[in-house]
Amino acid sequence: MALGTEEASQEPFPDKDKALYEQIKPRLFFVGPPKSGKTSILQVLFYDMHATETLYLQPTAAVTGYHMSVGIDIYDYPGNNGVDGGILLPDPNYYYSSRCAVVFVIDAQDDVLHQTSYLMEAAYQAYSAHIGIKFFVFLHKIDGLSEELKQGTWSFYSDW
Ligand SMILES: Nc1nc2c(ncn2[C@@H]2O[C@H](COP(=O)(O)OP(=O)(O)O)[C@@H](O)[C@H]2O)c(=O)[nH]1
Ligand SMILES: [Mg+2]
Repeated sequence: MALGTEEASQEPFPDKDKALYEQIKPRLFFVGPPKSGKTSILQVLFYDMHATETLYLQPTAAVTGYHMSVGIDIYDYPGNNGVDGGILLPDPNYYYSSRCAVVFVIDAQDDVLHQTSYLMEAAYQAYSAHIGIKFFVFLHKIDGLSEELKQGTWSFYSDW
């Protein structure tokens, strides 16, 4: 699947420098189960979307790029457009770059076994492709949990 950002064409680089920059520019890939809140995070950060408006977001159909003025590109991945409806991950060629990282967003309010099945699949594929990959887990939607459940959920994923 092709990656791109709306602003990419506005970068002030001559063509040859731009090709080099494309190879080395920092990229963050937001992946995770459907409805874990990936698009919400990015819409709130980049487009000042109010938290309540995120309730009406449609499922992400294609990889969507967001461009930070400091030169970092962030890509929002659909939750289940991968092989056999599984999780869609970035092109493994990106895993070798020290400037790229995968951010796996977990829905803390969902069943842990359901979320963990996605996490296991994604981590297995990513680390199989490159053991040195930068793979971060972001525990999201923790707001609706009681203090006790917050602690328990945090411990579960930390130990995992
Ligand atoms: N409680 C809670 N719900 C959230 C939060 N962020 C997103 N959501 C909700 O999670 C649902 C799925 O969000 P979406 O961004 O489409 O998830 P995506 O499929 O991972 O992109 C929406 O109903 C959002 O309103 C959060 O921080 N807390
Ligand atoms: Mg989405």
